[in-house]
Amino acid sequence: MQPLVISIFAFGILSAQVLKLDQSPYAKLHDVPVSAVTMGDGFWSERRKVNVEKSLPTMIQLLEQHGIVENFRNVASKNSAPHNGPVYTDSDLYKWIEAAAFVLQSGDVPFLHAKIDELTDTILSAQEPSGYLNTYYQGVNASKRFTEMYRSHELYCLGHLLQAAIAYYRATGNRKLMDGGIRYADYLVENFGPEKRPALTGHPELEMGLIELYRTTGQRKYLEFAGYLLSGVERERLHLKDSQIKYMFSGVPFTSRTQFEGHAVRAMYASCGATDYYAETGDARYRQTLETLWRDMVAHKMYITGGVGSRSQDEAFGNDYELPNAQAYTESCAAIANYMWNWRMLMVTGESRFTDVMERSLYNGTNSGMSLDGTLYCYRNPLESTGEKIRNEWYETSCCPPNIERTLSSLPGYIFNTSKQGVYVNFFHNATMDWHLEDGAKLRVRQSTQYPWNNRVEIAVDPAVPAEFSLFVRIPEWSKTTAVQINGASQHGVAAGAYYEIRRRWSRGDHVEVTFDMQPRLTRANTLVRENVGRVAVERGPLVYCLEQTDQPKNTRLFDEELSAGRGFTEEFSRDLLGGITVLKHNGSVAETPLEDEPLYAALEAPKPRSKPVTLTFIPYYAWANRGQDSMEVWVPRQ
Ligand code: FUB
Ligand code: ZN
Repeated sequence: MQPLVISIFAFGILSAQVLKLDQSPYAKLHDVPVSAVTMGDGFWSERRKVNVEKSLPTMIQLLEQHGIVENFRNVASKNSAPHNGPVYTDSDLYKWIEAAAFVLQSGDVPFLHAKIDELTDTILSAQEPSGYLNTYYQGVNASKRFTEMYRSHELYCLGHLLQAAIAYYRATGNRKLMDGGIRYADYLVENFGPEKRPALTGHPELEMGLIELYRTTGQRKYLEFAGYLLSGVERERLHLKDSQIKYMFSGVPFTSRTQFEGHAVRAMYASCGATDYYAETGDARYRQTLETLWRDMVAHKMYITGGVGSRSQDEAFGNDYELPNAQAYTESCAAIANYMWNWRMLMVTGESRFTDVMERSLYNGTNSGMSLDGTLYCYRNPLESTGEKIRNEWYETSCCPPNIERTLSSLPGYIFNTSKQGVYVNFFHNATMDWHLEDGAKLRVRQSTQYPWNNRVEIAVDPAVPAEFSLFVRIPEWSKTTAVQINGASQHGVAAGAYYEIRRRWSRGDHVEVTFDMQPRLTRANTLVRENVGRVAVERGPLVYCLEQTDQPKNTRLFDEELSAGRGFTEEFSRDLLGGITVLKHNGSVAETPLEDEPLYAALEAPKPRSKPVTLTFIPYYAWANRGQDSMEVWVPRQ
């Protein structure tokens, strides 16, 4: 294990944002660089520490062991070794590089820095003089190059290469990998397009990569090529079938989409790319389509955990209200993609409904994807389980682990934003932003909080010189009554589900105190989600809770239990449990004899099985399956 060495950010490249939106005409909000935000102790810092010390080092070892790096060496040495892993494995290495590069944006870690440099050389040694680079299609499959774009992932892998290379360039100023990505992108732009050969993102992703490359280089051809991919004009030239178009979420104009369908990650990444495209062009058809899709998702297709994609068949969205619990597919990548998409929607609108979805996904359906020790991952994130093995260190399709890793390592870049009006506080965590207003005036904003365990957040606002601007504090939609004080004076008109704007002349020493309503709450689903009829979910703040068998009274079985009526929870912070969590307890009941002893069907008038009172213990959903394989349930029957 390499020692963790975080030093002061040493590279001098201070504009290392997640997205570079400062010149994007239709972005209302702008990213604050990852390097400008220092995260203090707390919920996410624990996860981020594990990410750097355990997850990234073990994942690169596994990528090596499974031949994913070897693929590049094999191509470079022109040996005839078969390709290791599925068609898209190059992207898993690129995503690991992106994750490591975001770590470097917060400070140097020599091991990661050196590893990326080494991998850059290995990757580029496989690149052809034309710029083409995809290890699957450079060996025995070379003759199939660009002939099966609906499945080939050639463009998808380039998208991940660009994102990784840009993140590393922004961390270090080293553009070697990015120049390799540019060579491949230029090859595409020169050879493909309406008057040239037809191109298709069989797995959308490159759209995002190209638009970030446009933002980084200023070269409009990359934006235009992304627009061409989103325009989906090649259906006929590529002889695409309806089923492929549905599955890929590409191949027809993005603006013709009216609902989410098909492969969830593809659909979400396409929506990310389309939002990026809107941020640059302001094309109203995109804005309209994105709104329609967002409403479709939150009204019909999103799990309470922020996960999406109900079906294992095709890793796809289901029909409206098709949100099974045990069978839920909810791939980690889909929850992450949902988070990424809503980030982009926030940037172009400034509306907190998008940040609310991000928070839901981040704390629950994304966070569940990695074990607390950082070495085991969920591919699926079901909401009910009878204890099947859900966490593994490696998957043949290993897209999710580095996706979670890049999310954690880029987190400082999501906490704050700026706009022409001032500063946005999106997420709550001990964190200090040393940045500036959009007019260039230097500013420090410092949050102190134990969120999500505690409901209070103090925000110290320290402009270098007194200045008038707005501080926009997100009031989550779940916090129905929120108290805000400015320098001790209570404020009025604080509404849930909105950014609370505090416009004033700020001076050094000013501070805001926000107290959220973090009472545990019971949530019901629309009764069209038939599986959840008669059930409730327990939430507290941003966290969704669940029952895990091991916490329940001895000799009782989770699936024999019901929650009693009433709202009386007791809360207890348990420092030694699951890394430190707030445990919730509630009265419940359990069948006196196992429900299996009951007949399958009985007359409605027949006496119900006898039950006895028990105390049910809830833990945060993200923390389940960290103490071995166990039964778990999010939606609990209620008397
Ligand atoms: O196809 C590449 C990745 O593998 C997708 O994003 C995941 O859903 C998995 O299928
Ligand atoms: Zn995945």
